[in-house]
Amino acid sequence: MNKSILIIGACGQIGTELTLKLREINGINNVIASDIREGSKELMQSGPFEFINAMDYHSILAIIEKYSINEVYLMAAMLSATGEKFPAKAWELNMNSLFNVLNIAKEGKIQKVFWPSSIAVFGPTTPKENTPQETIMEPSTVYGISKQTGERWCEYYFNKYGVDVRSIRYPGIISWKTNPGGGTTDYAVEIYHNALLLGKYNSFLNKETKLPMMYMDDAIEATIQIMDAKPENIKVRSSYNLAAMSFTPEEIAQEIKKIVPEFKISYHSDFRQKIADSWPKSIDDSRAREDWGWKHQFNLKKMSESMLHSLKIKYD
Ligand code: AKB
Repeated sequence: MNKSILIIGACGQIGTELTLKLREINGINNVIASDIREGSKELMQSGPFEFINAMDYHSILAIIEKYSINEVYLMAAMLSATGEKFPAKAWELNMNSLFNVLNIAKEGKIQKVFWPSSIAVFGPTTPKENTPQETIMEPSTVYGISKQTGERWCEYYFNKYGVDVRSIRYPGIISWKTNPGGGTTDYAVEIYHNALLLGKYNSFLNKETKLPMMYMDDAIEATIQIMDAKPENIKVRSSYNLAAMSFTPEEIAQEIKKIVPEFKISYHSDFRQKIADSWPKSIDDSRAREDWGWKHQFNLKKMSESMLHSLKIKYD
């Protein structure tokens, strides 16, 4: 069957690059971008776009029927830091959008769903190093609670209704094309921009806060790979642990200094420190590697070179 793909939340950090890559692979007219707002010029000019409110079942269904969609990537979400400011809104968006898409899949109107989970499903009682796939999960943010609940529902819809839903627990994602918004790991993107524009950065996480991170190229690769895997190879129907690297603000600053020698970092932690302290420092993603062949390409050095190179061209 020809793929006809809908991306909900296409204008966000991951949605933008995912849309561009899926269009490259599947053809422009087979990948419909949608969001509640307009995105970057590159995204808006790259192919068909529809306005969709992810909380509105009927507007999602209308677009699915209009384009005979068979795969949906649901990328709309409120992230950890913004979620703490607007807990009820975060819950409403993160849960309602998922139920809308799962129910459309249950009704047989689409064949496959991708839904992102996050390392935020883990909490202060989770083992911090090499966090296993199955372990204690007591998330302390509303975003984390919504993602953990969402994982349970994905598994339930697979077991009970046979919905082919696939999911990854993303670590912090670092990219240069589209900025993240409202996350705790966002410092690791801002730092590169500030290094080039100002030669300095004031980090909202303290110097030894180690978190799992991943370059966008790897995140897109993993997303497409899990969606292309044979159904029998997807043995985890809640969400897969996924990892590439872990580092602290001090370590990323040292790496940046190798390319921008005058760069200086200072520290002033805020409410996001508590969120970061509740998350794992490193992730065991051996199940993703065994089940569907996941392999990362970027470490801190390679990512820093790529980020600074791409941003220099963007700013020049
Ligand atoms: C956040 O910081 O909230 C996100 C995430 C780890 O899911 N980047």
